[in-house]
Amino acid sequence: MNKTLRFLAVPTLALGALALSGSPALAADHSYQSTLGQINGSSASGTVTVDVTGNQAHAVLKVSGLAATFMDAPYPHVQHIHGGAQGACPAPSADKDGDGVISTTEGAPGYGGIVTTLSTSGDTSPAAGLDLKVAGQGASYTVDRTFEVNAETKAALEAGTAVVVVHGLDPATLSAAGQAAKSDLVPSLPLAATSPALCGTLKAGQMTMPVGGAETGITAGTAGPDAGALALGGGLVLAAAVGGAYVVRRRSARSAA
Ligand SMILES: [Cu+2]
Repeated sequence: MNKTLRFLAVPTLALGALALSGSPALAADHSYQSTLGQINGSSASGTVTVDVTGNQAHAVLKVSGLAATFMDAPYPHVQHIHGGAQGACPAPSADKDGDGVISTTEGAPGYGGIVTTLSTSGDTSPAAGLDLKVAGQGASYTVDRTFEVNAETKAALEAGTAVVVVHGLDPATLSAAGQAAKSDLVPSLPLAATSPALCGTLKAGQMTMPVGGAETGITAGTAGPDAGALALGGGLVLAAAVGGAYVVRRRSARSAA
């Protein structure tokens, strides 16, 4: 066993013992979190956590200070996990058409397309992405959902490219050109209705089991799933094909070393 493998073996065994000790409160395999940043002159704030256990995700999104009303009703804020791009929130330079508003489309090179809709009820797939009936309502609210996480979202979380975007601006805060423009997503709506107000990249949090690190030359992104699969393999069933394949790959890498 070379030095690198010894380093890896210790935490792996320790994690296996933890898994076998049978804590009744099953901890999430992976936990992600973000403090949301303001976009497009919004004065809102927010936090989001996403805990993934097997194929289940538990997302808690808390926001405040968003646009409160739209046509005398609570303002509907569509909100999503985006993914598959750079995992980045857009800089002001993303406003390519110069209307003073970074539209959802203009921000997409940074955060990608919708992979999960953080709806208030029902469908959490991208198909529900523009359904105002299940959008967040008003200036401040909490959305607490548990749902089956799809492959695109899981991949984005693990790759660090998952970005939470809360849409919907107060038109009064926009430039004249921005106020007059139509939404790039739903042309019957004003641009303000669908443009990003809050944005944050989901980062692996404290719940993620740390193995390796800079010293071993193994990045956190690849070490995390491996550790989880190995720990759970001791007693709990991790049915995910992804986890299984990962362990097999890692073992063949070891036997080759
Ligand atoms: Cu979105």
